[in-house]
Amino acid sequence: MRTQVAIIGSGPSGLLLGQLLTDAGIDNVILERATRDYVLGRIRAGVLEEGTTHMLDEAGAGARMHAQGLPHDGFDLTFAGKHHRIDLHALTGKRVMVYGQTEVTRDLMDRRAETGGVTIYEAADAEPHDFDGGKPYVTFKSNGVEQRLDCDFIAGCDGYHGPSRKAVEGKGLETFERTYPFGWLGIVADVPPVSHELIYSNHPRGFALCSMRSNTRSRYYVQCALDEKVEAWSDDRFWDELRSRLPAETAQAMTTGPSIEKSIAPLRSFVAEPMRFGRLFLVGDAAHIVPPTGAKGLNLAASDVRYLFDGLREHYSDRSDAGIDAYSQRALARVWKAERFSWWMTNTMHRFPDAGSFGQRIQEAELDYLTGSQAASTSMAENYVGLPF
Ligand code: FAS
Ligand code: PHB
Repeated sequence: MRTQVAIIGSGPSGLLLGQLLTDAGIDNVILERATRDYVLGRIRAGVLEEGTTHMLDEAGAGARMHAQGLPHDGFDLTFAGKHHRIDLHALTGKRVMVYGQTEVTRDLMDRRAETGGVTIYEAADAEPHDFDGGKPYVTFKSNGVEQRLDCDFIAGCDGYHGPSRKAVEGKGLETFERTYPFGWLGIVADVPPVSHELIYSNHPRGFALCSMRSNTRSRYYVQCALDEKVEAWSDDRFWDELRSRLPAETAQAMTTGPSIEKSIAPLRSFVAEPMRFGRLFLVGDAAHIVPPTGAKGLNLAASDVRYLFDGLREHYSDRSDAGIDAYSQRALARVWKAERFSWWMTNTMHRFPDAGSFGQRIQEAELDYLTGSQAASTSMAENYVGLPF
């Protein structure tokens, strides 16, 4: 088999890149180790920056998002028993779109099928080869049979645990990492959200987040210890803990009900540099991870795709490699600013084991200053809505 761009991974990165390439007449094949249903079964991000929504429109996959997504002009910060609204639109002129990653993935998969894009599901043991030479290719197994996909370029869109970053270990790859001494226990429940906007809560018992997927489906999180087991968390225990971390009037207003999904995710800050190795490019979670506090993960995948797609289109149409040569530096400049914001927001909103009462007061003082300062609120808002691509 041969294609122009081999894409490993059918998550948001791979699908968005694949669609933009297809629409530009650049042949591409996606190799995905899982089944379509397994990929769609993952519950992940919930907040899209305008840059991301614009790219979904460009890829012809934005219609359902505009019909069913929830545009949000702001969000609430609660601390010391008080509510403070960060008015994103007033502070930045921008808003965010609340629309689950599962739906983004579904829309992109449907668009790919409509436009004849090729995705090979259950492609096992995908491995990039000869990307520092001129004839890159990817090997994989399909139905147990060894296959080879020759290409001009390989896009490693295979997430944090995928083979692309592993293939460049020891080839000049440098990694930067910060792990956090806690995780997020999240649930999805078919109950109306407690508020029409998101609520980020700093509380001495720990962080909590009230989010949603629609006006009838809520997404809630509480910070939990790393050694927590989901089995130890009945729905009742989750609802009690969540409400204990919110102002009284919010807790009383909350509609509870049976969870339809419950899981614990670890938090990590991670960056791999550079993001390009010859004809192999690392994209999205394959290159970087942020703690979900700032809702940046999926949105960083979109900006990586922007830079890489523009470079590949320039290579094929203008016979110029300036764009792909600049990919890593351009992507990392935005990645590191999002890493900083996500790290800052995580440090400000979560309870750290060694923080003590002084640490709690310092966080409350930071939030009190932030919510009382136009300059500080604007800084938070412009990072949250997304810095320019
Ligand atoms: P993905 O991990 O989504 O996709 C990678 C794809 O590659 C997967 O389909 C995988 O099956 C495939 N793959 C892996 N190995 C392969 C191989 N060997 N061969 C072929 N295919 C292979 N972000 C937010 O903004 N907000 C959140 O609340 C949030 N919550 C998250 C919760 C969890 C548990 C996780 C893990 C991430 C969360 N994220 C969140 C971040 C998440 O949304 C990512 O940023 C986003 O999925 C990035 O998309 P991709 O780069 O496409 O990587
Ligand atoms: C979500 O809805 O899953 C979500 C929203 C905002 C975040 C993290 C997760 O910061």
